[in-house]
Amino acid sequence: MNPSPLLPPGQQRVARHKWPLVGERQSLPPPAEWTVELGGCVARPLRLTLAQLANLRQTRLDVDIHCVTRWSRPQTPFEGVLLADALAVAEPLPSAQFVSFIAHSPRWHDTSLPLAAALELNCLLALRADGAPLTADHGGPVRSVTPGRYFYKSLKWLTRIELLTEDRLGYWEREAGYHNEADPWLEQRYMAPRLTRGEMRAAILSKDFAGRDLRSLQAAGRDLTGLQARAALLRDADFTDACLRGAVLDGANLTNAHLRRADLRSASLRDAGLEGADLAGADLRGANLTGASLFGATFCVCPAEGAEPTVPARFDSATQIDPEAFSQLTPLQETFARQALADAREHGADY
Ligand SMILES: Nc1nc2c(c(=O)[nH]1)N[C@H]1C(S)=C(S)[C@@H](COP(=O)(O)O)O[C@H]1N2
Ligand SMILES: [Mo]
Repeated sequence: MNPSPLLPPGQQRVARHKWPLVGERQSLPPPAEWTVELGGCVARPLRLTLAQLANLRQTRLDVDIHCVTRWSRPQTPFEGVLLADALAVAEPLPSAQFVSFIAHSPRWHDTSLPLAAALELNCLLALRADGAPLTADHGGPVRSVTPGRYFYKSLKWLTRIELLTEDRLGYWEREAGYHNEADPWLEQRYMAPRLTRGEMRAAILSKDFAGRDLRSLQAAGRDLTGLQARAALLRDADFTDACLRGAVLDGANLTNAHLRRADLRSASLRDAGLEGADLAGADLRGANLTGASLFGATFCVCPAEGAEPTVPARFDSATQIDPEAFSQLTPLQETFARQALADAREHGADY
């Protein structure tokens, strides 16, 4: 085994045999013959069948997958055709500055990159992963893979590549404020918050976030006892050291929320999206996380395998979490959380 490759800041590795599914789960019903179109600013627009793709030069790249929700899967082997090799056939025009990838999927999902960056990063049109044909859930029969960018720049079920003179923001970048550069080493996860300081202050004072879009809210250290935040959009919100005792956050989107050392005693987080959320040191006594999604979530700071975890989240016998949800965690987090919850159950409310 190789020594662990360095991970970008804020990322944790998943177990080797695990590869989480993120975003859309399936394509539209596949056409009789899957093709990848190359169009836009090219001299020779064309449409490649899978057989034609398989006949172009095949390249294998071991790619470090970094999902914006903080899980990484280093050294995943992908095989397929370099974007550069496919484009050589279509002959890009000098006016081509950006490349947009479009999926044969329910929302015609898309993402884009500056063309120069896509070529420099060795963007691959992958037909195979982990030594086998790409499975349908991970974007088979063909997906793009862009090493060195968060994985949302790698599009599943690729059906069209369009070269553009101007950028056209992709789905996550446009709809969810994901950063358009997406460099994991610079932690370019989200664009700056859209709320003004005044709007943030008014929202915090009202303690009523229900159904609202308050992504990237700055509420560190605030007293939000009894907050009403059902179905609120709180992605990347900062609740570090905040008091959220008894808060109702059912169905809220708390992806990558900062909840370190937050007081969540008796809070209700049923069916909340907690992918990538930092819950290290959070007080979860009496909290209800039934149905919550926990991919990439953090419950303690684990410096390394075998080292003692620090900043542990607190549970008690009244804390409710589906045991299956623990299998969504990275191995170190899973070990800690299972043990901490088991201890709390055994020792009762005083733990
Ligand atoms: N068509 C399509 N491609 C997509 C997405 C999506 O929702 N639809 N999500 C992106 C995101 S956010 C990630 S992290 C990866 C997840 O790929 P995986 O499910 O194979 O892990 O796909 C990316 N490509
Ligand atoms: Mo992602």
